[in-house]
Amino acid sequence: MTILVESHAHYRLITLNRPERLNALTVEMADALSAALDAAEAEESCRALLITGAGRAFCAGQDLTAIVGIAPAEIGGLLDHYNPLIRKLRALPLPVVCAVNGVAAGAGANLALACDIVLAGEGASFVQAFARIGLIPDCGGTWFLPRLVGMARARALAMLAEPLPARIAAEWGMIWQVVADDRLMLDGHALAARLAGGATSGLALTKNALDAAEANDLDDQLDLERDLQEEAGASPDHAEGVRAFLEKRPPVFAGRRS
Ligand code: T3D
Repeated sequence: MTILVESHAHYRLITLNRPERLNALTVEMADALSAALDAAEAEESCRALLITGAGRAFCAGQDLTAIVGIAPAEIGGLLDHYNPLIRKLRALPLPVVCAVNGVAAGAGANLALACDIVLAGEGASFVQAFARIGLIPDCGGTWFLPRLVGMARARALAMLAEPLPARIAAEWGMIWQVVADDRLMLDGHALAARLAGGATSGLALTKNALDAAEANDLDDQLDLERDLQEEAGASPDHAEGVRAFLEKRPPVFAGRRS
């Protein structure tokens, strides 16, 4: 199976599983990953996701053996499978942690950047490999990169296609944290478990607000925050959070989605 799913208490671990090809993506694999995201969303008790890769790489992007001689129109057709995956990750009403365990190249790099919180092992790197094969960064690369690292760095990363070590990616604000390789999955699980114990609907609304901020002006964003805050304020988890604060105890969030 190209995608492995493991259930933990209130979160799921999803592993990209084609280690012999550095977890390079195929259309079937993208569809299987989409299906795994749908299944996680449909399961009310699943309150966070952790995504990683099997073996020494996170994901080497599109499987290049699958696109030899492919017609230009079919290249666009591939993105009909990948783009819904990126949209789904952003819109998923659950926090998604990505544990980048090795090289993340091409679509694999941008799949990682589409997740909410990206942790990487010290040995990991990010490569916008597209320029090496005459393509443009896709799977959201041209959208994520300038927003995360600024236009000057985005242009160089996209046009030079040089590997960016995880440590520099963290220094530049492209990812959340870099950790020792042997701590990566321990820390990834701890983070997923912590988020799974959070106020799930509040976290989902936070995702919505942050994504909308990319396009809104301050006026529109303030209005949106008011509307989303009304929704968050109506959640049982908000009431529990305030009660727990006043009672000087840790909150126990039920994590219901709405
Ligand atoms: O076309 C479209 O529009 C669709 C969307 C495209 C989006 C994209 O993702 S385009 C970018 C595609 N990805 C790449 O161009 C990256 C290609 N891979 C590499 O540059 C390097 O493999 C890495 C930098 C990722 C890792 O280098 P290294 O030295 O650690 O490993 P390696 O020896 O190159 O690779 C190990 C094996 O994996 C090797 O197979 P072998 O020789 O042992 O049988 C290699 O061919 C295979 N592999 C690595 N990446 C891919 C791959 N096989 C198929 N597709 C790959 N992308």
